[in-house]
Amino acid sequence: MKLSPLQIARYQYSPKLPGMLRNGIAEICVKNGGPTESVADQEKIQALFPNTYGKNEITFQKGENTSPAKKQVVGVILSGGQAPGGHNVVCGLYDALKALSPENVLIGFKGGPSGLLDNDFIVFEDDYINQYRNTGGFDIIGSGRTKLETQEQFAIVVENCKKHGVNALVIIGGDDSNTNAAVLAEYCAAHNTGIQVIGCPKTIDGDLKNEDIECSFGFDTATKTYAEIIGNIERDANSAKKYWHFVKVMGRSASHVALECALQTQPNICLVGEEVAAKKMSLAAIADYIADSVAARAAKGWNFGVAIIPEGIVEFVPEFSVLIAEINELLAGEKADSFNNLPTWADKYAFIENGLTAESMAVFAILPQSIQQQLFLERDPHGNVQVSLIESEKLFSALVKDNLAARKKEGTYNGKFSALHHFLGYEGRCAFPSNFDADYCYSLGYNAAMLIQYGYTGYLSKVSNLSKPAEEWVAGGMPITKMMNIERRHGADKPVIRKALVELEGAPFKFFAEHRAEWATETCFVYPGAIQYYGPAEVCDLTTRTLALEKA
Ligand code: FBP
Repeated sequence: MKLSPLQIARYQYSPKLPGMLRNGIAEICVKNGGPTESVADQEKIQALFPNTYGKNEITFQKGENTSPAKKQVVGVILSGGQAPGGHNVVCGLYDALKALSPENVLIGFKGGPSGLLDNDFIVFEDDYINQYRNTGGFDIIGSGRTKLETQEQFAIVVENCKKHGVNALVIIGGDDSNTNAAVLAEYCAAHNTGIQVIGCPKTIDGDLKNEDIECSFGFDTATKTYAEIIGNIERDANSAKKYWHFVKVMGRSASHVALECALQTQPNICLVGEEVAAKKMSLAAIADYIADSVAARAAKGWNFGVAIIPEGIVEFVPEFSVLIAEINELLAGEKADSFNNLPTWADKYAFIENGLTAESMAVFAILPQSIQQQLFLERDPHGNVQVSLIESEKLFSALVKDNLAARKKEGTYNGKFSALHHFLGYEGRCAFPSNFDADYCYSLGYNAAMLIQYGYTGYLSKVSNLSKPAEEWVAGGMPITKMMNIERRHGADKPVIRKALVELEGAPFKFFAEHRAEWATETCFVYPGAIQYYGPAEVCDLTTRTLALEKA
């Protein structure tokens, strides 16, 4: 493998651990916190998790290590979408296990949860691990989106673990993967398998958090990567002064990524799905809101600007989610074939017009034809519209263009509107982890080993106080059931981790809301530049604005 100079330099980087984990393994002891309860539906969750519910939160502190001496054989998987820092979780876990005893073994199951089912694995050793330290990506063992959720799957997982003598599994994943980790932990406890399960909070989307888990890893690096690009686009916009840039950023559902990018770059517009839902904004109302900014800036002679669009936005627009539900129904089962066999788009349009309610047809009719067709082309294996594939950046720029044309007719707008489109997603998911993510991830992995050593199961590795220097970070564990509630999934009540959406009463959104009117009409762009790995701590160890505002 040919290495870049930065990669070689990053191999030498020593990730910072929380102060309490720096004393050496022999001097880490447990401090018990209080018992926990789930975020909602306590009785139901307790009944579903009789062995793992309600356990104490714990933190580690300096003191005599009282954990029993025991050989550890630990399995690890990466699950779901890539997030910068995943390699460091594995490295931290490996280093702590080896520090506990050179006899300990770490096994990586390949390709995500399916590796556990297929017994596809690698046993980690120094030479292999060392190639991945402080690097981006998940290629150390790969990842996947297979869901581990049925009793049959759990039985196979246990059988495969037994083949290797695995006594603990670490699942590095988002809300779905950690929900499954909690269910697997309960299964293992109920069946006396002797296998512990520990989760680690991963997702660039930033929606796996609560008062204990201050952020999921990868969010810091991904948003800094996107913010760098958006800042560069802003600078170009401000130089050329002739384009409006519509930038869609990843985040399947919650708008944390978009909001964080806005806080870092101060664009003219940033949509926040959670606000759109709360205010029940229609597509026309959103277009009007953006067009107001375009028109106000045009009146000053500025026919340029930047708008950030969160990937998940359309699902938050009430009329659009109704439309999608109706389309799913319209094409359910064999009706999809009848539709697909229609020879022309005009025939298909008539079929749609006939099948949708008048309200949904009115929404459908204002969409650009490319988006109308996308709604019927891009379907998931269950036949549903794949909302994440909708080019919402193009949708909104087209609606704004129509809105401005109407304003022109009325004589209220006389500018020029030329739009360019960008989608920032995969560009950020495998970036070299920022120092924050390198340190945080290594600490999560190291800490997971300590949780295993002390016999915990059904816990999420927790490192908090993250807005402070790493020395002051607090390491410990939180029972995963604390984040759970009951939700309706595929027609049944299921215990799941509650997704953390953007809180409209939270400090990050409030800061944005207080400033956005000025950002919309003035040019207040901020250019964050590239992530810095070497240099002054105030540049290199900067946290996200979201974390800073939440913890201020
Ligand atoms: P996770 O929830 O698994 O962390 O993934 C999140 C994400 O990066 C979203 O932002 C995005 O919508 C999605 O993954 C894309 O998934 P895929 O890799 O399957 O295209």
